[in-house]
Amino acid sequence: ENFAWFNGQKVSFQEGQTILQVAKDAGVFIPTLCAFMPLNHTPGTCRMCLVEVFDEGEETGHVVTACTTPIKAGQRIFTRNERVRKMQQLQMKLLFADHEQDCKSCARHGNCELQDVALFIGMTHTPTPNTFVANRVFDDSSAGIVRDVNKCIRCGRCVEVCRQVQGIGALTIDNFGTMAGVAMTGAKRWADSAKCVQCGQCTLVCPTGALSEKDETDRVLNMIDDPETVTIFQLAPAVRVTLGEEFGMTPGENVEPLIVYALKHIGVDYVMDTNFAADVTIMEEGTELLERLKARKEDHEVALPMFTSCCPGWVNYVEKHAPMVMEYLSTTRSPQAIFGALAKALLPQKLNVSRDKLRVISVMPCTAKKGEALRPTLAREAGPDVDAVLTVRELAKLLRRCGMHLKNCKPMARDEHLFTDYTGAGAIFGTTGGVMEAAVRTAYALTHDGQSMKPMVFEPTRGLEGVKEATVDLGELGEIRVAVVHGLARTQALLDKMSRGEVIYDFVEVMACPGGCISGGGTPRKKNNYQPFSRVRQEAIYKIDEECAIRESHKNPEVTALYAETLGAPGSHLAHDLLHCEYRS
Ligand code: HC0
Ligand code: SF4
Repeated sequence: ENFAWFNGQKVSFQEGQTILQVAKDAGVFIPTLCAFMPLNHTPGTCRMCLVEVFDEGEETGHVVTACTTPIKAGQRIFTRNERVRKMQQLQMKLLFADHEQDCKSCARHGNCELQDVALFIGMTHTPTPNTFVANRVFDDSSAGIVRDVNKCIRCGRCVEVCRQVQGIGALTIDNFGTMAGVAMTGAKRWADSAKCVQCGQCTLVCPTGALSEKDETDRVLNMIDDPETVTIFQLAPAVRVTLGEEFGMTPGENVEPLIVYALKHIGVDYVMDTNFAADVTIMEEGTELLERLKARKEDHEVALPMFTSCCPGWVNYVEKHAPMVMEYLSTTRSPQAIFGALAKALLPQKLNVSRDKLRVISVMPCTAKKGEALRPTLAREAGPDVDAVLTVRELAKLLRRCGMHLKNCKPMARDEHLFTDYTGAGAIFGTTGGVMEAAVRTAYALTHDGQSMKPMVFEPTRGLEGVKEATVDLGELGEIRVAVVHGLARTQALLDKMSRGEVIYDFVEVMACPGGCISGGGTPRKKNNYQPFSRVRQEAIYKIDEECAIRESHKNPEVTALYAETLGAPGSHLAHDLLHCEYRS
């Protein structure tokens, strides 16, 4: 066994590990800003992980970056002696010299990794404030994400996640010296990027305020405070199992009843639920799938496999990177969009307010939903169906701005039969595999004389495996092959396999973010970590499903009433008008 010493403490290690890896395994703290272990990203640029190393038998030490230096047997390593601290502090002064220090107005105020590391290494003052902040780019041209290069420390984590996890490569570090910073590949402004799909995964790993969601809390506060308008919030499936983390609660805790209380308390008129609309989505998408399968059986030419289209990052990906998939997308709108359309069409009468006084505000774990709400194909002449989209992080901010802390809220039940009833099937949309499982439950019942699938839980598409496959028995329509994939690099690999004919499917669920919406680009950021809570958030979603008395979308009483009273049958003319759309641009 190999040994080395950290600050006098003996530690064993394996050949080939870096000093940083060994320290991490042994619980020895070394601050870093650029190194990002979940992606094996160690560019060695921030130089915060400096350590002094004495090789075996040597009297003089040398200072190295822990993230890039392989450890050797017998080394004595010091992580926080005076020489190391002085050098770290010098390095940090240089970082701060070209970092805009307007911390009070920064998107990461109170949650900044740069501030953390400055504390860890003992910075007490900054002698060269803002010396070289040279008017770098501030870019809020895109729908969902803001880039402030004045806050960029060039760690390259965002570049890496976009390249490695999403396989997109929309980001790069360009320019020189103090002008260097995060930039778009092949475009000057974010809005002009031919590559970015707005998934927001880059915002999850940025250690500073350089990349963030576009903040719409002010707009939404204006809507809430306007006595003339009626504000309606819809909560996406994943919001209730992620928001608690922003308030220091246990990851995975279902805070839905606290959100209802908090929102009503700050003056929101109605708290409704995207889960309800997810059940409607299943009615339409399930019917659409069965229709395509039937048509194929009758030898008509038909677009199969069908791909889900509720994830806007995925739809953007199809438009920008995989246009040949376009005609295979389900035409059913996403639950967010279905909610908006139904709300603007039906609530004026139900609530006795005119359409132009209604404001539909979505809370989504997603940055791409902001752009989805702006799609021209989802708006009517009378204006948008969804007026504003807040990420989970913005909802936390909105509540803080109103002096609300989730821990001080009392649980409040949601209203009934007001776009609020949902089944377990609608709830599981928030995780990878959920849309598929929900669709399978309903498709099975529709092809088995209304009999429920047994067991109700469809194990093959659960969990966090990168690609999940299964066969489903659809009675007269035969067995179909389904697949679930999440993360866009993996999705592209699967598309490649499909086009080579190595795998054949009938129905494919794609979520752009690894894990699905529970780990969306608008969820709480975890410092120096990447999606550590996907599993607990997913389990929380499954628990909601388990606790729902009704677990199949077609049995949702509010949904069946909606069809009976208003829409007619799934796929009807009115249903098409309100609940479907063409993505072809
Ligand atoms: Fe999702 Fe959705 S499940 S995309 O992940 O389908 O954002 O949570 O709101 O619309 O319902 C996100 C989450 C949604 C939609 C739903 C779908
Ligand atoms: Fe890449 Fe997604 Fe960030 Fe766009 S939003 S730059 S696609 S990680």
